[in-house]
Amino acid sequence: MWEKENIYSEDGCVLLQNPHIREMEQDFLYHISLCSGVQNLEEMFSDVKFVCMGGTPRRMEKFAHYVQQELDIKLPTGSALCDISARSYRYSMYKIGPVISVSHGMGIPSLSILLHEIIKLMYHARCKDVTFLRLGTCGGIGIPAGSLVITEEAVDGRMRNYLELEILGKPVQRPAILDKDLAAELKMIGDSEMTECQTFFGKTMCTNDFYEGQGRLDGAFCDYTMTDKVAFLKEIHSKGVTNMEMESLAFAAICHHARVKGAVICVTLLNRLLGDQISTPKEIMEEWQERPQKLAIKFIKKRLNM
Ligand code: R2B
Ligand code: URA
Repeated sequence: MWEKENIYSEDGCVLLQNPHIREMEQDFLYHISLCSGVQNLEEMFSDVKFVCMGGTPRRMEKFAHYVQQELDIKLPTGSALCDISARSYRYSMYKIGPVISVSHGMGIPSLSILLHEIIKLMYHARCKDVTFLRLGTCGGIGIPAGSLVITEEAVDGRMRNYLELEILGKPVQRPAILDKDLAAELKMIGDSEMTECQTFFGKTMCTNDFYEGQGRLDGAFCDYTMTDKVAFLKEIHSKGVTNMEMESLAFAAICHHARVKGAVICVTLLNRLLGDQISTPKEIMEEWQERPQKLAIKFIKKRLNM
């Protein structure tokens, strides 16, 4: 019931479905510290083809350097990669050739603000054929820690595949549909080229909380038993849920609504059927967190015929 026809614009430009923006002389992209009409966003960003986002500023800074190295992008002598959005003190954003690397913080509200402004940025900059990727961490359900998961479908904590928003005091539902071909392409690259771990394809449960929202026993509160928790995780696992995190539902719903192609690649930090605490040593965790980035680079290089 959710499928839309002609969901992508014919010339590949990012469409803006807000008529008010067209009438504004300036558009302050407040949380990323940019402004149309003041800065020449087309000159600065029109060559962007990939927008890669992840939770933390540090991880996305590392990714920016990784992209620079892998795409062999040489910066003019004396210049260095810098955080374009530093003055916002909210998100960190880097641009390296055709790639934007940007942090989105934790949870749907933070990701949603960032995506509104990034989509407007792509529109002001007249970017064409842009692919959005979320490179994140998650809890795996019944799969080994350190695995990659490509999201087939995002669902909320009640297994509903749409994002429900309150707009002008009324509930609005936006389908959380991800691009099937893009997900299949990423899964294929994972299977054939990510030799250090397995790549899974499954439903991702997106929750509004890390503790009770994900059925953990180790939060400040817990009014259920270990048996209740395990029964819930096993039930969602039997319905195809491979992992849990906190942004995929909004990422999928916003990309679909904006008619941009998006995919979610996460690494599992633990197997939730075995526990709740994230206690893996830092060095191992660092290595695991590079896995979604590594897969993304392989995909980007393939798309750029490198
Ligand atoms: C994964 O990790 C964060 C919680 O620790 C959250 O942003 C998510 O989706
Ligand atoms: N992120 C989550 O949201 N949940 C986990 O269990 C691990 C990372």
